[in-house]
Amino acid sequence: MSLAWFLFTAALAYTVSAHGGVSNYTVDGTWYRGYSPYDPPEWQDGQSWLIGRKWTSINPVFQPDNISVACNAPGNPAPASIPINAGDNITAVYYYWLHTVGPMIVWMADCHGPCSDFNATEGDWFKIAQEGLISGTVTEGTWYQRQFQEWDGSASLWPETIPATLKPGNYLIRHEIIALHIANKPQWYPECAHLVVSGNGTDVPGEEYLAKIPGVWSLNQPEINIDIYSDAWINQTTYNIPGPPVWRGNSVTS
Ligand SMILES: [Cu+2]
Repeated sequence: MSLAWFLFTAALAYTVSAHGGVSNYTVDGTWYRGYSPYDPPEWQDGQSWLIGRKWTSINPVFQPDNISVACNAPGNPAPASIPINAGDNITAVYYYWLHTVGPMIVWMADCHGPCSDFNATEGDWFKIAQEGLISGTVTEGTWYQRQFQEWDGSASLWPETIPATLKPGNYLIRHEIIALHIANKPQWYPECAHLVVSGNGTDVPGEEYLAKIPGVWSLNQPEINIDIYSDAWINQTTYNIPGPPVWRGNSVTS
């Protein structure tokens, strides 16, 4: 085996194993610490500052009907919550994110009480934002997943806005990256955090915006069980993200 080949395969192995997720969030300049699979559990479990649900592996979930697709695994509730006003931005902070193809979606679900008691798989989830193919083709073009990355090694930031007219309360927020670079082998990278939303809004999303997770994704969806290198997709310049439409508040059309 030549040295060049060794270096190539070593780099490939590194890329393939370089998964990740969101461990930290910022709101209006304040930093909130979620769970980090890079740190020992005893530093994090039950800590009063912890706002993220527990995830212990950076590996993806491969089965869309696996309960881990809701809030990763094991998904234990967080002791604390991020306070945020409806209409404000929340920024998810990713490290070491290297995949480039596939949609990214932010979901919320009303916990109807403390999120520390809430089962994520029972949530009525609604999308508050989604990012997909920005330009070019599905195979070679620029996806938001590529654009949001900082290739110099600094953190990659994904800011989105809480709908301004959302009814206040306790919510889960779920950041999801679906990586589609391997043919017919979609990968899910979901992480959840607890929010306490304040404001004067009264809006809640209607039925047509709601989905169960797991439930919303299926290997019967051509945009999910996709071979981006196939003749059917290689020249496509549009990619429609499956699932319900994004909800931005009842008085605003998405
Ligand atoms: Cu990966």
